[in-house]
Amino acid sequence: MWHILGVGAIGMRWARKLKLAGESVTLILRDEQKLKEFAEAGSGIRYLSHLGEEFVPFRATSLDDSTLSVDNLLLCTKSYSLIGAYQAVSDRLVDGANLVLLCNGYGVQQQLANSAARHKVWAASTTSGANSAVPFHLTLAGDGRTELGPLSQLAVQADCPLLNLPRHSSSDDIETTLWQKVAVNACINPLTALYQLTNGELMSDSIAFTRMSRVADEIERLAKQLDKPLFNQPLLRVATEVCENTSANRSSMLQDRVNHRPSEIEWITGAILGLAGTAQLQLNENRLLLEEIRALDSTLLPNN
Ligand code: KPL
Repeated sequence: MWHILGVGAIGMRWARKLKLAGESVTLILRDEQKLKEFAEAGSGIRYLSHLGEEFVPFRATSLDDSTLSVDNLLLCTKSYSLIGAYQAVSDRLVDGANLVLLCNGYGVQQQLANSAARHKVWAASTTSGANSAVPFHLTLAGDGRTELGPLSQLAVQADCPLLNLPRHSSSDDIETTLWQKVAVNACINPLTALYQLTNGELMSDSIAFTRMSRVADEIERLAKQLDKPLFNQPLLRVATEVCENTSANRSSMLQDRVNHRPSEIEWITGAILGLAGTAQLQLNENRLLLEEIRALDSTLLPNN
């Protein structure tokens, strides 16, 4: 039985994947109010795709449920909510529980794993996209691949979960997978959010694309200095290919912007700049983008 905490676009997408694979799934919602909204939405999720609309019912509970006991948990929150979400659920986790972290960014997963030694902590990195502007409604974008690997000592010795799902595979170096993913995200997400471009439009906007090539060059320099492997072709080439393959998509950071949610800039560009600090490297284009997205975030109302 799987529990899912964080019922945004990614959480809803994995709820469906798990159910299709014959798993039993329970959504953990924030509180009684959210549970009420879920009941009003028919106690299920509406999925929209080119095949039409599909309604899938789910069991749900909330963090207020004191009887909750969890042995397999998928944490699908935004990177900045991950630690808080874990803390909110940690006393409901049985010892040795599987904890799969499916979020953007770099560093926060390792931080959580270091404080959750009694659990099997796994990180997942995915190229699957999804869009949700309305709670409990999901527009399915193209399905990608997902890699999973162990982050905590207990997980290293255990069997990797979720490999029964289609297009899921295990990674023997998930740390590198997460690093490579954040490098690509740092090239695409802040610029698409700042200039409000789809991934495809980023390729044809000359100002944004010039900035993207500088971002990529800086990250290449950092990777070289820290001896952290990127790809066997230039990062700009890889990021360009991702944009071409997902050309109609709005990046997750652009979706956050249009839905008035805080961005994940601190765990994407901020994480890159944190590493640059340890290597005493100046990454001016990345620094500028961090400041620009922070300025946008600061215009949000508190509580968003
Ligand atoms: O992972 C993504 C995101 O939007 O966060 C990319 C790769 C940019 C695809 O949209």
